[in-house]
Formats: sequence, C-alpha cells, structure tokens
Amino acid sequence: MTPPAPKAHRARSSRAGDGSRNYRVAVIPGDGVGKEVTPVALEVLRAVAASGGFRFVSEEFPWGSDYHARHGEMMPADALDTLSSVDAILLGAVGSPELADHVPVWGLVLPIRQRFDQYVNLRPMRLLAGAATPLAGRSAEDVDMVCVRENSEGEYCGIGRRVDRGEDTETAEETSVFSRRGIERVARFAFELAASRPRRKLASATKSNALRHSMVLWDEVVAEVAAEYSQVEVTRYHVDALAARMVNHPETLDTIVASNLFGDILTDLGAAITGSLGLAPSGNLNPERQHPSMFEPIHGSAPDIAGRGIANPIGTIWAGAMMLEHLGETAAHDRIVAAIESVVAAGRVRTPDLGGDATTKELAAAIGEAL
Ligand code: GGG
Repeated sequence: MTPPAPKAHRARSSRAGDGSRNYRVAVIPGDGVGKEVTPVALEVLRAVAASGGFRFVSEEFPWGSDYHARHGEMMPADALDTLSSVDAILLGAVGSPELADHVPVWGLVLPIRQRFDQYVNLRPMRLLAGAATPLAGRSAEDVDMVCVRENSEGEYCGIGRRVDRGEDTETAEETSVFSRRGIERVARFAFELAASRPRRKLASATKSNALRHSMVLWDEVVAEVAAEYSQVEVTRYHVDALAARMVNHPETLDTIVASNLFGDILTDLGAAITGSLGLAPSGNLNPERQHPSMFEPIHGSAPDIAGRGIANPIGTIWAGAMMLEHLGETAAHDRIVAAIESVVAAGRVRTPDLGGDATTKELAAAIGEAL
C-alpha cells in the first residue's frame, strides 16, 4: 500500500545489533469508542508480533476530552515533544458531546499531523468480500480505491477569523492555503502509489471551475508531476462529479488524490460504500520518516454507542496493520489484513454496523483466531 520511502530517508524502526526488531508505539485511545477499539487492536498487534519475530513496546497516553475536563486542554503542553521520540502513534478517536467539535480536532489531531509533517493521509476504500455494500449489484472486484488526502495545509490550515460577534455584520473567514510544494509532494506520493498498483490510474479531485486560485494551482501542479509518470493514466474530476462516480462507477476508479477537505469527505463516502465507517483505516504519514506517523480508524468517538462494547474494531486493527507496514513489517500487515478478510467473508462474527450482534471483543477475538 505505501510506496517505498525515498532511499535517502532513514527508517524510524530500531533494529538492534542482534537483528531483533523493536518498535516504540505511543497509544492514544482518546474518547468514546476509541477507548474500546484501541485495546483490542493492540491485542491483535501483539499476537502478530509474537509470532512474527518483532516486539513493540506501547506507552498509553490518557489524552482527550476527559483530560480536557480535568486540565482544560486535550493534551499537555509537552505532548508533541513526548511523541517526537516514538516510532509510531496509534490513535483511537476524539470527540465529545461536552466539547465543541473543533476543540478535540484542533486540540489533538491536527497539531500532531502538522507538527510531524504527516502530509499524506492514506485511506484505503476497499469492499471486502462478505461486507454488504449499499451499491446494488456491486462486489469486491468493483470497489478497490485508495485516497491520498493532502493532510498538512489546504482547507485545514487553521487560518481565519470571526468578527463582529453577535452583530448583524457578524462574519467568519476560513482561509485555504495551497502551496506548490505542498501539492507537489502529495501528488508525487499519489503517482508513486498509483504506479505501484495494477490499474495504474490516478483521479485528481479538483474544483477549479469555482475555486479559481487554489484549485487552478492544484491542477497545474498535478499536471506537471504527471509528466514524470507516463505509465499512470491521470484524470481530473471536479469533486462533485467524482463523488457521483464513486457511487455510480466505482470500478473506474483506483487511486485518488485530493485536498484535505475533499479527501475527508470522499473517504467517508468511500467507507459508506464499502459497508461501514467502522471498517475504514487510515494512516497519517510522514513518508520521509523524519517524524513519527500516526494511524487511526477514520471513524470518530461515536458517543451514541460508546460504552456498550459494540463498536467495530476492524478500522483500528487495519490501521494498526498499516502502522506495521509503515514500520517495515509487511508480512505482519498482510497476515492481519488476511485475517480481517477471512472473518468478514465468513460472516459469523459481525458487530451491529455490519448487521450482526457481536461485541467489539468477540470480533477482535475472531480476527486473533484467524491469524
Ligand atoms: N479516528 C480519529 C478521530 O476521531 N478523528 C477525528 C478527526 O480528526 N477528524 C477530522 C479529520 O480526520 O480530519
């Protein structure tokens, strides 16, 4: 899934002189169902490590909305320094009915992504055999996409203001910032990934008919990078048309490169057509491996089901597999994904989002057994 890192860049994994592979992983369960899916995902990762000849030492950090209630912030002031020395970060979910929605995201998720220059948010959207898609007549062969979401700038750059609060003239501005460097590096990652996949197709999500500054630059830079990848067939779609295409003709799509906001929206749609938001993983990557990358399910804290032990753990387990692949443990990644595939295909153990009545622990245990 992840294209190889450029040769000059060092891996963050620590390989001792005796050849053992040890990884230090920071675990942030976060809020709501994040606290339920993260521990069971760790058990699966530990099981695969034990038989795969590597070890990871995890350290858990109780940051999130409960921490905010006690300390007035989502994580301590030195949190990013603390995280800077680990090999990878596993995040559950953030969000609480007690807090405005932007507080957890801007208090925890986005600072980590930005500080560690995790400029790629990689989100597979693959229909697994046995999962029920809402698309009529579609099967696993028709839906196998991956989104490369720009993750460091664009619509989520954080620049804006709100003036004249409470007045008739009240106004809010939210600025999008797109840099040539930012577009070029994410486009290059996407072309590398598309070139490594059998179909060698890349769809670029734009909206340059309406966004005449940012998206025109996006289109120009994607076209420039495309010139280096003659083996990849690239198509530019306005994002609204691309969303419709994902539903009507998913078999024509493979790799998608999109801005921060467009990628966020398209991948929730992608998760929906693959059967459940609970299945969808993501990796926030610093491809050069100069900083730790962070892996998380794409779902949020799901307060409506939190505390009932019925959240689908697959998104987090799959995200953990992506973490192992990023650390160089490709065989372990493949084993976990194969176990997920076999459990979903068998269909005996399903959480309610997949139409069953199994618990989080039962589904994770089934994946552990399938390993
Ligand atoms: N699974 C982690 C989580 O709860 N993420 C919420 C979040 O950060 N959403 C906004 C985004 O992905 O950009």
